[in-house]
Amino acid sequence: MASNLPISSDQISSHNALRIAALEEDYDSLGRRLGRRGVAIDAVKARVAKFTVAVPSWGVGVGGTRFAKFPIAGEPTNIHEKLEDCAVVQQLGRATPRVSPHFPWDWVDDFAGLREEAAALGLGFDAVNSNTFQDQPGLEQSYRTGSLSSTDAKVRAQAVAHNVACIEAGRALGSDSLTVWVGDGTNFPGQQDLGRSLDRYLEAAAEVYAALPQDWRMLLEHKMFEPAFYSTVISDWGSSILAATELGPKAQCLVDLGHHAPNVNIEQIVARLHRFGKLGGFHFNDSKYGDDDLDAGSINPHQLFLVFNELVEAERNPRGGFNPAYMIDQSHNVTDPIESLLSSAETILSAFAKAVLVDREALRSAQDGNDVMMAFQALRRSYDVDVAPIIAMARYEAGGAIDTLAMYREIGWRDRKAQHRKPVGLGAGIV
Ligand code: PSV
Ligand code: MN
Repeated sequence: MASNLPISSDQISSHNALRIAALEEDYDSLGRRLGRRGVAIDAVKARVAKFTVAVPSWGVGVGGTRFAKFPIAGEPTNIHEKLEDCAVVQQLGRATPRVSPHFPWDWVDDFAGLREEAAALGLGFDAVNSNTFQDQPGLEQSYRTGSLSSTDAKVRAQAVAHNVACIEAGRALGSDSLTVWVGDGTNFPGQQDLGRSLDRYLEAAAEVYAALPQDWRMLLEHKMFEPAFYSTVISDWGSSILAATELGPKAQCLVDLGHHAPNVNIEQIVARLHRFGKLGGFHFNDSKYGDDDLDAGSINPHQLFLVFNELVEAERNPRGGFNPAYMIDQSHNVTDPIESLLSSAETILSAFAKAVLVDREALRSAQDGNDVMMAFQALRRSYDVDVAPIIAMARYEAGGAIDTLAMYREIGWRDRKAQHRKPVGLGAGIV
């Protein structure tokens, strides 16, 4: 298949030629330091090289505040342009080879053709996301008062049919999972019966579940609140795991880092879900107050590290399966989204690499002996390592750019795109 990559390998090579000597020096020096701790840097680099995280199609668009959109010139206006931007992120960073589409935002007539288009850009597809949290032109029923949990059977049927259509589109795209987040909930005490709305959700979700192909997963994404502010049908990991258990083995839980109450111990949730075989996926972002969708690790990189510490533990002890779908889910309006995705991918890889560095035997024996300080130090000594040379070397060896942000600015991508991409209108906020 003809390649259609946006950046030439010559461009990347010339960028790297100016930086490789310094990187080698940093990598060798870090290698010596880690060697003294009994860690082989090349083994860590090999783990990093294998780690990938999907990019959401909507993540290459400029988000907004909750109230308004502030478009930038040259931002993508449709799935084809979004794929091009995702290809830039992948070519430079080499950690994001798959795109997670959202329907109907990314709906096309020819999904097989879209799959080929993506492949020519060096991309595949990850989990497909359904959208029953918004009305669309031409829809017969409104989701104003709910979707899968609606009191109206016709609305529930429409929501089920949309999810089934998403599965069909996903099959043509080569995906193998459907992520379902519903905004269903209430703003008033008494507005809905809390038990019966969950019953209706479960019944409708079971119809979606029944349409899953054999090797597919259904990922249930919980969120504490918003757009509903009194109650939400799948509000927390408890509701999520109960629903996933009721639905069956192909249903698992998806943890979006911004979807919890402040100060909740998310790493413990990760460990719990894994313990019961229900950890299905992640949406990486960061938050200060609520579902802020800020860049991954930008507010609390230590929490991200602790989450990865649990993920590395889970991988070592798979308890019958460990295959979470990782995706970046961030959206705001203050940076060029390509830059944010490059930066977040780097942050996520760093958190992963630091977790890989943890001396698991030392940690385990300190835990078992109740040596609190040494258990803490087993984590802290790894968190404190600057793993940037490992990430950059893995990227360089995979054909990416040593300094992704510098290279992105060198190629003037956004300005070039501004010459021919249509302006995005004002209008709705986030997404
Ligand atoms: C909901 O807030 C969410 O995190 C879900 O993943 C949605 O699909 C996405 O954001 C839409 O922006
Ligand atoms: Mn999400």
